Amino acid sequence: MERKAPEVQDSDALLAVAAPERSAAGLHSIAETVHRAAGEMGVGRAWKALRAVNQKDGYDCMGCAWPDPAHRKAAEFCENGAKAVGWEAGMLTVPTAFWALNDVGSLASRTEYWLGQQGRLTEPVYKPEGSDHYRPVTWDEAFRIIARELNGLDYPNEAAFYTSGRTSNEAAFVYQLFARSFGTNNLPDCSNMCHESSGLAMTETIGVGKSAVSYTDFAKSELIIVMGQNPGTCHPRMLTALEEAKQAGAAIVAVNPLPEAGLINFRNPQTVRGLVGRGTDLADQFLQIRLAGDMALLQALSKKVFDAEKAAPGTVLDHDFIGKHCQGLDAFRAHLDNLDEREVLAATGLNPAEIDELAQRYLNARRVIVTWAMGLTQHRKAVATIKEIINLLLLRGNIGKAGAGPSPIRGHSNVQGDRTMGIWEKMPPWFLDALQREFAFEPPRTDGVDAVDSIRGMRDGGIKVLIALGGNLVHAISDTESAEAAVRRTRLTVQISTKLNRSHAVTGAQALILPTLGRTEIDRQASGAQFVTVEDTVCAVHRSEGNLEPVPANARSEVAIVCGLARAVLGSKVPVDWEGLTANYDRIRDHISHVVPGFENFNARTRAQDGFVLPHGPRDSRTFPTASGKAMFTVNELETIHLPAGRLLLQTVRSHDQFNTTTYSMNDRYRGVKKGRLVLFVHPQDLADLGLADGGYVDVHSEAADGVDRVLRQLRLIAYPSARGCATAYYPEANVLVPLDSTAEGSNTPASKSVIIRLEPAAAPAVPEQERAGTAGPA
Ligand SMILES: Nc1nc2c(c(=O)[nH]1)N[C@H]1C(S)=C(S)[C@@H](COP(=O)(O)OP(=O)(O)OC[C@H]3O[C@@H](n4cnc5c(=O)[nH]c(N)nc54)[C@H](O)[C@@H]3O)O[C@H]1N2
Ligand SMILES: Nc1nc2c(c(=O)[nH]1)N[C@H]1C(S)=C(S)[C@@H](COP(=O)(O)OP(=O)(O)OC[C@H]3O[C@@H](n4cnc5c(=O)[nH]c(N)nc54)[C@H](O)[C@@H]3O)O[C@H]1N2
Ligand code: SF4
Ligand SMILES: [Mo]
Repeated sequence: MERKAPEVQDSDALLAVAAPERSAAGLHSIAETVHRAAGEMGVGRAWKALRAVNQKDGYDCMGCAWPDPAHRKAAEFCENGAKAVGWEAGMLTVPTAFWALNDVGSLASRTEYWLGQQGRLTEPVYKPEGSDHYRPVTWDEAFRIIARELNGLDYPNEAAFYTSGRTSNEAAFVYQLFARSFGTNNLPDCSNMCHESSGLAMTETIGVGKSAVSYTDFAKSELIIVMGQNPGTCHPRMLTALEEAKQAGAAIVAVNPLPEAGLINFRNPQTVRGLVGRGTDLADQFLQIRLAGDMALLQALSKKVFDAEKAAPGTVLDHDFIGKHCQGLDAFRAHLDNLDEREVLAATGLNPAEIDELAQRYLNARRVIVTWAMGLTQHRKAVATIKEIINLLLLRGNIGKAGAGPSPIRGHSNVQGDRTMGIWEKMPPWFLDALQREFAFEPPRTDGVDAVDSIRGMRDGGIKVLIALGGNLVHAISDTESAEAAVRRTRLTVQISTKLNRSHAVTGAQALILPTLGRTEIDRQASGAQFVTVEDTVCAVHRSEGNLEPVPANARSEVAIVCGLARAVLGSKVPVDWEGLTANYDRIRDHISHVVPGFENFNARTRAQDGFVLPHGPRDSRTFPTASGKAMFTVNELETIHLPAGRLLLQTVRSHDQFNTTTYSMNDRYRGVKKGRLVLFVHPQDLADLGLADGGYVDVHSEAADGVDRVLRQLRLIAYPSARGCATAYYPEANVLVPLDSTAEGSNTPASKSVIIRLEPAAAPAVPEQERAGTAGPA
């Protein structure tokens, strides 16, 4: 497809809107990559940094969790990976004078974009109770304050230890060891808001909550169904894998309410054809489904598989596989007998021919992969929906063979590894037993709080200290206003961070910011330069070693901070040599090898060039470590969201120029938006039905069971080719609209992709968006 110059339809107040793009990547993205990185780092440093990304002797891209191919190209990164590198490795730092000039209140009035632009954090700073300013403190003073507060609590469960998924395996392991030695399993993490629904659904049905495919399976598949995922923006190099699969004969089907660029067409910047040609039309079929309609679609597909089996008995289901490895087929089949086709059509917004076509593709393919991300996990029925993926795949034995399997595509680069290392509020007894054996202490045995429950705990006064290893909890979680009020009730908040964000501006009575090194940087400790390890979305573990001189001279590695903190807080309470662990990360890896299955001989194997792949029973040998020892078909009651008249269902998504709560720029090139994030994408016919027009402004009210009127003011309407009845806004600005209590059944993940909203016409904003804080407007 020819690249059209964007046609600007509206240039008032800087915000500009053009037609969305169909094709992702291409020349433009290379130019964007190099330009940005060089602008932030200087050409020499940018070259050095980008040359090492995702290389075997370099560092792992800190963007998403997409895996690396065995044979690396010279440039093994995408545009968004380069943005992440540039954002971290830029030379700008926050000067000491900043803290006297900017009080906490003024920081809270800034956008995430502004906060992120202030540069790297360089020194520990402390905001005492009653003061509105942070001031520099020494590392020792910072640790003393934290020790005083933690040791002054009545119960260890009055503290919560949050983790974001950029943390290395080594840092995650010592962090959970610290929290459990202190006496709590309160280890909420970003995964609670992300793939928790996937982990739960898969653990209950196949016994392992991780992707059952390997990188090489994509090229061996005959059909890849990409559901609720926007890889062009969020996992850009996945498009290369999809293109390769397609060239090898696979069909690709996209199921999404939005025609996302990249799923439709991909111009691979690594190939001549991608650079100058028209690219590859990736999706063979695009099902423009309604929000939250996937469970109905999946049930309809499984029903069609049973119908085909009925028509030609013995030829459609994989009877051999089901007989040997599965349980629950008859109950599942009986349940689908009652599936109401009208409900399927209403829930999905699809027509019968589209569903038939996909069913036929499924029946014709011998090897099928289903991938998914937040479009499935962040709904009320998310866990049940993902169980329906498993049902569909089990019917034809699409697991534990080449080119087939369920594959949740993880978000943060090491979110999966952090879980493997024990960052979870509900780690099973065998893990706690292993910790007990290795470190000779009694770990707490009651489950801790997850992300939503930690906010509830702060709100209700039960959690008084929040420590965060990365991330931006207060702006990532739902219900921004309640979350902020909750955090402000605590005695102390501690953020271990690379750069400023809203969680530094919304604090407890006291607050500390501890500056840390990033992935790109050389990590020197007593025994020399250290490397860390990470696990990608397909369970491959490999090393990561930064090659740049650290920007902030007084920052410490995450491992050094966590171990320093543990020593200050715990003293000799547990027999752990925290200093020794900091001096040489091999010692941490030795402990990991004794505690976590699959990490035997960790230090040696991680020094082998390619790292190693963790064992996975269902993938490797069709062994299903469930309670029954079988893969479980499940019966899930279909529940459709019925929208009251005049209402829309809202989803909150990422733009092309953000990484979660970090905003790289105010643009979203693929969706045609420039210089503005306070926008709402709605189908033109829905706009007309509501008496609204493209370019107008609305206040968005969400309608929740608790009757609270949550409002996001003055969003600019964009007529967009979305599924009918669905609206789309950007996360985290729209988090104000998501009620804290609106979560997925079972996983407690905020249902931030199914929010019932009402639109009311509003005046155009008087100030340009860059000056609007981007959170709730004045009521
Ligand atoms: N550039 C960039 N990369 C990232 C991130 C980032 O912020 N920026 N974040 C990282 C993280 S932590 C994560 S978890 C991943 C997120 O990766 P994605 O899940 O791809 O990200 P989202 O922007 O949430 O997009 C959700 C997609 O699902 C679709 N969708 C929403 N609801 C439904 C539904 O009900 N049914 C179907 N079929 N589709 C639906 C949306 O239209 C959208 O295309 O990306 C990771 N990579
Ligand atoms: N409405 C809505 N809400 C959502 C989502 C959604 O789709 N819609 N998505 C959810 C998802 S999938 C996720 S994963 C969460 C994300 O939640 P989080 O992981 O908490 O948020 P991030 O924005 O990724 O965190 C960014 C911050 O991490 C810090 N940081 C960056 N690099 C490093 C590092 O190397 N070390 C340390 N210590 N700190 C670092 C920086 O200070 C940066 O500001 O948000 C969730 N919230
Ligand atoms: S696909 Fe993900 S991990 Fe790979 S370079 Fe891009 S952002 Fe980084
Ligand atoms: Mo995520």
